[in-house]
Amino acid sequence: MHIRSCLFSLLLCLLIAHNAFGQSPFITNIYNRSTSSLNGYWKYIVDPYENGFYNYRYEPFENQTQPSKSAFFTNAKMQDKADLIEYDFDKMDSLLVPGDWNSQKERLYYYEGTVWYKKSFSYTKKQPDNRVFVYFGAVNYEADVYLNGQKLGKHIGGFTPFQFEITEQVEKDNFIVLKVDNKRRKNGVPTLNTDWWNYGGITRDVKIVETPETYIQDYTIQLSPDDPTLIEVKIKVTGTAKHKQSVTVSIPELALTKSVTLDHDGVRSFVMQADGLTYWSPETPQLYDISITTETDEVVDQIGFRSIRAEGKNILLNESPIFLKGISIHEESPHHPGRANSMEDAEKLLTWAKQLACNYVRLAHYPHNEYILRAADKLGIMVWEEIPVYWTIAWDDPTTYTIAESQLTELIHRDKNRASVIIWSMANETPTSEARTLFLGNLAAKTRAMDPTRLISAALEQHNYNGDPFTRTIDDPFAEMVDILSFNQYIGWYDGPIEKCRDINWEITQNKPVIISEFGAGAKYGLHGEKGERWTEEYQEYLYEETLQMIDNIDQLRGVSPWILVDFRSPRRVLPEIQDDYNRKGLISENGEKKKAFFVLQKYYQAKK
Ligand code: GCB
Repeated sequence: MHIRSCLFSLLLCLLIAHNAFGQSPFITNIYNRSTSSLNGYWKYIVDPYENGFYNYRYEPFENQTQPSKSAFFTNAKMQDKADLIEYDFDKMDSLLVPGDWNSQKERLYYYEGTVWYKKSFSYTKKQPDNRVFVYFGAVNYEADVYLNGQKLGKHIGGFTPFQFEITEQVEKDNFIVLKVDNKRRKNGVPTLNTDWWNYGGITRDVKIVETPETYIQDYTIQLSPDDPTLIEVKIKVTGTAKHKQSVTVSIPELALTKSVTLDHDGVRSFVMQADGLTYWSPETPQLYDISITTETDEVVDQIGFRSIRAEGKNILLNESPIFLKGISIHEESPHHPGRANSMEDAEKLLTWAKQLACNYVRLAHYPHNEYILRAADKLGIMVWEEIPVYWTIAWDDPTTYTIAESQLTELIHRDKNRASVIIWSMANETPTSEARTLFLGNLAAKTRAMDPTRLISAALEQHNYNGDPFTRTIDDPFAEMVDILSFNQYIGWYDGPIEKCRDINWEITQNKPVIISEFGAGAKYGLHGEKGERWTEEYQEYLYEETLQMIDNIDQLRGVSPWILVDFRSPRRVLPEIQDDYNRKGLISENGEKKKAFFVLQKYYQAKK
């Protein structure tokens, strides 16, 4: 290895360590473990100048020999000795967790910066030698976490889960403090510029997780991509008794049980012969109850088995060609303003998708909460998952790459056992350059190494072919690295009048299945007019009619996920009385009202084979 690449690898390792400082390894399937919730009201302090973190010389308190100087790392009794006596959590108002602060408090609507959170809780272990972890479903964007005055660590990235082991620190009475900072950063993922609201806060569930001292940390259970009668299993056990333990995997409905002995490191890969499987599909979303038992621990899960692959221009689900009838979704609640964060939210969004006759959704533009994947598994909806590598990422900055890769890794860890997930998407509408192709190529290689069983894609852009504005092609070196060629197009909205759709030819040279990952037009629910009049429901309806006809001319079209199911908040969308801070390309308004275009797409999907 060249010295330069050695140094680069070393730098990456250091950055990864920095990015995930203090975190304990990912624990698979938190929702089926023994947990108690820390959801509910948390005290908060808004701290735009970060005075709780830095002293008046702008030096972090935690780097100093007397960390008790910060109000936030100390317990309430020590607070009167601190510099920051005016920062008294107990006198402050509360925010609901999970929840973003922007939609809970009017004066925090536009706020981007630091908010401190505090919650007190009592805890008693179920068994004295058990291990205890604190788990966060997601905190946007940076989180510094402290328990009983001691720093546990830091996490960067607003949409993926993380946890810290607190076995040594947890007491009968505890207080947990978080510094949450959602300032946008040029080298962040996402970067400064997006078309969605930068909701800050502890946006997903917080849980205390208790495991035996030696516990099942991770497992992957899925259909072998090479043989549809084999289930491949990989298990990892952690703890002092991990060596040579016996582990049993059972699938009662198939009368299948297999016991093996773990190797010296507590890991083991093996296969189970599974005849008579009902394969998971939109028509039969069969999930099997599965239990994994070791001498010290047991975890249960509900897992579906299916295969997915691309062959030539086709996408094959369980070896049969399938058309992905999709819709894009942002993670906003259909029940209240702000981020979606419950099973109820997930089920409502996917019920709307089902009413549209969808068999597929694109979860844009970042990892959504785990509930929606569980709901998609149950409802038989295939899923595209994505990381927020969006628009103008700092391609040359190794820190940016590290942050992108850690979000991707956390996402794959969390959802690798969900049958519904068929596509990992690396990016959205990123301008081509050498640095960007290298960046995305590294992400794709990482994805294939972690999960060779699913398809890789990215929402790319289309271009004029040989300078002809009526002939479109995909001219992008990253197109060579994906399994599915996806691109966004807005002919009739950002690109000419709607009638232009009739004159477009497609010159797609890659022998791959194509998905149109976005198309759409803005319409205000209840605003009616001529079909050529922007913002009316009729304009959007007309654009859907013309676009669907246009894309049907792409011979290798195998899926589409129009933009978007529901109107969503975006600070870029300020037009009064029309947008009022909403991107209006939804087929449904933020109040749940269906626009005319909803029914055009529904009809298309109902007729589509
Ligand atoms: C796009 C982006 C999406 C935007 C959409 C729009 O191409 O991928 O994030 O919200 O266009 O409405 O402009």
